[in-house]
Amino acid sequence: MASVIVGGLHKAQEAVRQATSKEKKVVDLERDTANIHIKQPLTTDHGVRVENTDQWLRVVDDQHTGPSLLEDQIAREKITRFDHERIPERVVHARGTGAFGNFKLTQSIEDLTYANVLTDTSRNTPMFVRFSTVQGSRGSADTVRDVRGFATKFYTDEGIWDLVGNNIPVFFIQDAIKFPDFVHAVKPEPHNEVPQAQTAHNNFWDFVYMHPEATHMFMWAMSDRAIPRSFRMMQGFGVNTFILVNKAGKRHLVKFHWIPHLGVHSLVWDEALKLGGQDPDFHRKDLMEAISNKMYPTWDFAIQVIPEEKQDEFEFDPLDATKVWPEDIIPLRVIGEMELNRNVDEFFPQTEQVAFCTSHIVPGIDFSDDPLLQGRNFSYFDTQISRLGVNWEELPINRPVCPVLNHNRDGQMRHRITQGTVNYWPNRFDAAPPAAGPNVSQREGGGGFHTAPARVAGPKRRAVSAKFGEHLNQAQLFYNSLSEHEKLHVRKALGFELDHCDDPTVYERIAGHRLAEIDLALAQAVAEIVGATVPDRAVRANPGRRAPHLSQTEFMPPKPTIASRHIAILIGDGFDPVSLNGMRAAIKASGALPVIIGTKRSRICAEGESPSPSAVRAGVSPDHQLDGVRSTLFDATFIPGGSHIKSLSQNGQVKHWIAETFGHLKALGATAEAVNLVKESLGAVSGLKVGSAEQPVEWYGIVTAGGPQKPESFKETVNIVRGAKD
Ligand code: HDE
Repeated sequence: MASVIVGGLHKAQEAVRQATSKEKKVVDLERDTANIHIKQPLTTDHGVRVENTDQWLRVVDDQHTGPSLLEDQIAREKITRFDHERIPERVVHARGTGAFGNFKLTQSIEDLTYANVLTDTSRNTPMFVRFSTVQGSRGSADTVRDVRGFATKFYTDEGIWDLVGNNIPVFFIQDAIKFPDFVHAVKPEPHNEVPQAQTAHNNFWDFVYMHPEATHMFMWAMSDRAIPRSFRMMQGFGVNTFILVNKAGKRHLVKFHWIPHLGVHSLVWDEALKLGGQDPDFHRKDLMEAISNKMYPTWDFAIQVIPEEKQDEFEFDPLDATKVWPEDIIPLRVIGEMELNRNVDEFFPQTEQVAFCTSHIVPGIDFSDDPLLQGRNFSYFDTQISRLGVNWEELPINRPVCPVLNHNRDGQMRHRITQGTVNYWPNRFDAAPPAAGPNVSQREGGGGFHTAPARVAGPKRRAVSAKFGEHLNQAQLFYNSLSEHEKLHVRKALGFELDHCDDPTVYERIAGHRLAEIDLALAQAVAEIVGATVPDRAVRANPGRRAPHLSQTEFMPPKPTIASRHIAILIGDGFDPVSLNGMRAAIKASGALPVIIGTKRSRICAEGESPSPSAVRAGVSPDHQLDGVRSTLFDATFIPGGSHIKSLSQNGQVKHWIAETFGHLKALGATAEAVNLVKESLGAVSGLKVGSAEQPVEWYGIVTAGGPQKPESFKETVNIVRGAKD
């Protein structure tokens, strides 16, 4: 039966079916893709060639321009199409960016599931991933303090699997019915639509105080996790608990994780704030550039598993999305790898129209009773109808790479044409019959989604189980597990946020009470900063329990790397070309990107170089000039020696660049004369250790708990700095 379907109704799908598993989505999208860079003449949407697209048809002579004519169907089409270009932005996660990739399973988990995407290690499943911020609108900045969406779409041979996660493993609320209240409170306030893309306002902090269940999550949101350096350097978490079902029908609770091979890294807050204005597209450009430079970001895919019969054995309820499953109790099992390797061709039809749906699962995976997930399963399909219309799953980016056939029909913007005389089941032709279950292969007409029997009983009530009532243990566990500099950042973030709340009820309650339930020292420090009453005793004890892998400092790559980092090289006329070329080559050899910043973008002469056109030329044409970029855009800065230092040391912008780089805890390198420029610019910074004179390159900006240190190498410099943002 299945072969009839493929050979009959879905001819276009045949090419997709023939493609290698890795290429399936590429081949699928090709049939809807055209290239504008061809000399084919312009046409209207109905295909008629257009002779003039610049002047509206009007009554006109050489002296008088008369009225424009409504009759001009070409002008009307152009304007009307433009008027309707916008669709509603996502109600949350409006700002985002996406890329294509592939998922390779490295270890079959046949013991847990019969989902082929998780058992067949020969497959290379195509994916689309969209990263996003939550609060801000579509045009807001990338580097704001916020949770990041980490939505993944697997185009499997058995249909679409959407794992719609975040970069933080828990959530603000436990029950989906609270989501509208939560989103209203976090979004700009209703009377003035302020603030944009941040939680630093009365309503958000009022809401989280009124909901103690939000405490754990707001502690994560105040940590460095909420200001990632790059989408490529974030963990992803499925957050909700799903079910894996194996061939014997046994069910396991599962949580899904993505772990970046580049490690988890963050900006410092001052950097994030400045980048919001200096380059609002910082994260989306970072991802696109890495992919176009073939520095493909990769993540491990891992699971945590609890056998269903053991789900009551924990102090928390494993169905509660405000709790992590501590990894010392429930270890991670790495089973696969994702690589992002292709940028989108066009933003709107791909990144904007991509639509995720938590209820999109494939046979072998099922939903748990997680009350947040159950509500999400309703919400996502519904929201796509308002954004894209009922036929949203037919859009090229959303359609599966396997055949689709059913009796769903009509609705706005229906594309698919289904031949035949029936549109219902059962029918006299046995057309489009239900598939057999998982024990029959797909080829033989099986592979139908089967819900493994599970017992459900109990009184109907608006409630959750008793363990959902404990809200603070894991907020404490998280805070205790952070390193000292991460704790400092949490304190400062809370100080910033509450400083933006002008209602004393709000900041008094958070600083004086809620924080004192987590850690007295934290509450006291924050209360003092924000002008709240300083609590003199803890509201509850902090037994100091910690858990592994809650601090992001534990997610460093096994081998330190500066691969894909942007390293600025500052020069003016008279730089030392040997030093510049040597460092540029070393940076490239390490897989990083050297970016030359000149005092101007016109050619810059090397030391001793004659401006005469016939002379041997050692100068360079910089990528940018000092006014066009800022130190915040780079991971480190290098300044070669040479006579250019004379003018650079007179340049306030250069000195500010150096001081700012140091202030943001980034590596600073200098040779020869440039060493003094760096020393001079950092003169005000106390405790700075200056390297010994015999070292050819001096590095600064290494700050550890014990004081400044000298790194062994440039690579180590960048990694230490990234790891020890203090
Ligand atoms: Fe979402 N969420 N959400 N969410 N969410 C949406 O769907 C919703 C939740 C997440 O890149 C919306 O297509 C409810 C948790 C991401 O396109 C909407 C609840 C997690 C994205 C929606 C939650 C997420 C969304 C808006 C509480 C982490 C962006 C537009 C029960 C696991 C997907 C859309 C993309 C988007 C509803 C809670 C992640 C309205 C009702 C928990 C990454 O359907």
